[in-house]
Amino acid sequence: MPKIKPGHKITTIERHIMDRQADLPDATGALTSLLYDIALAGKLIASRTTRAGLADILGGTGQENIQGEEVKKLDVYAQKVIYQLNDHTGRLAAMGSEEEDEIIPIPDKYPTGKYVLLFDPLDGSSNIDFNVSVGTIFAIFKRKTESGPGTLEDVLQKGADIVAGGYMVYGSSTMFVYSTGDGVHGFTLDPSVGEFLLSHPNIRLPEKPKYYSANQGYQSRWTEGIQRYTRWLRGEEGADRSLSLRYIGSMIADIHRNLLGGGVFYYPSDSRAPTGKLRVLYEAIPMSFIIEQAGGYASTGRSPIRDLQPTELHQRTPLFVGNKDLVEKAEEFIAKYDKA
Ligand code: P6P
Repeated sequence: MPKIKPGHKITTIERHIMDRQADLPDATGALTSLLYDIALAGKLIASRTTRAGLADILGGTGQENIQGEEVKKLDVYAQKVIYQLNDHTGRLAAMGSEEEDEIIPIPDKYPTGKYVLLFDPLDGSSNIDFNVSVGTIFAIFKRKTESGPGTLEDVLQKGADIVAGGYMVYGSSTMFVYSTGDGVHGFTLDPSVGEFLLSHPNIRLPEKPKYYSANQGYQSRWTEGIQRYTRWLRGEEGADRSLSLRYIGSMIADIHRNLLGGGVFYYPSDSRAPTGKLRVLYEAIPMSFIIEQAGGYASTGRSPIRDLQPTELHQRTPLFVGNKDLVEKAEEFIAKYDKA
């Protein structure tokens, strides 16, 4: 339970979002309600992840998603919860999910709204059976088309145009971390009352980073630039300090740790995955938004993630995200040693 210091204001996520709603352009309350519903989804999903081992929810469904990854029962539950909280509210024109091949339309019987919601219902779900932290990632954009059913054009948007984004991480505690463009704010779930309470106001990346996070098992498949960059992070290649390697294999957990402790997470393209593994719309863009709102930077290795215009719903990208100087160093090594 987050320690409430004497004199420390108790702020629920609803209060926090409402207070910011006043600053949001043409705030009609729709975005506030949308964020609140995402937080509610987080509470429902968290209640299952903490019991995953008991509620016979472990293990797979025997199905595969478009990514060719085995769908865990918790994936299915998380997908359903987020969909059912948002399909009828009249706030969305469409949704896009890692678990669904195509964009998800709003049923005809419900009104459409001015936002679109992109989400990865349970990122890192392959780790569920090992009790490793997993999470939900979301990105919210304003629809581009005027009215009627949302289209692929409404969903394929650049990070620079994101309206709100963030993640819920289901770990030793459940946290909701979000931004609407005015900084990054973290809330910890107090399960005894079912409230997310403000525990990490205005998160900023520490100036002095501690960690680097990458799957070094793929080192032999990386380009020369990435191999040299990794050696630099370890204190070689003329570096004046070395960072500690921390890699969980669950992106939200890795990036959340680096957000609080400082560092860089990277999942580069390699000889087996020439476009990288992570998805642009519901992984790279929202996680990059959070890190940049906390003072960091996110790149494909050659250009800012926020400028990347996706052309497909499940498009992938190489991703370097964290302290600005560390990510810029990656761009330097790639520019110097890897042909474009
Ligand atoms: P690898 C989880 O499946 C995920 O999409 C991210 O959460 C994580 O960072 C990455 O894949 C791990 O991939 O190839 O290192 O196992």
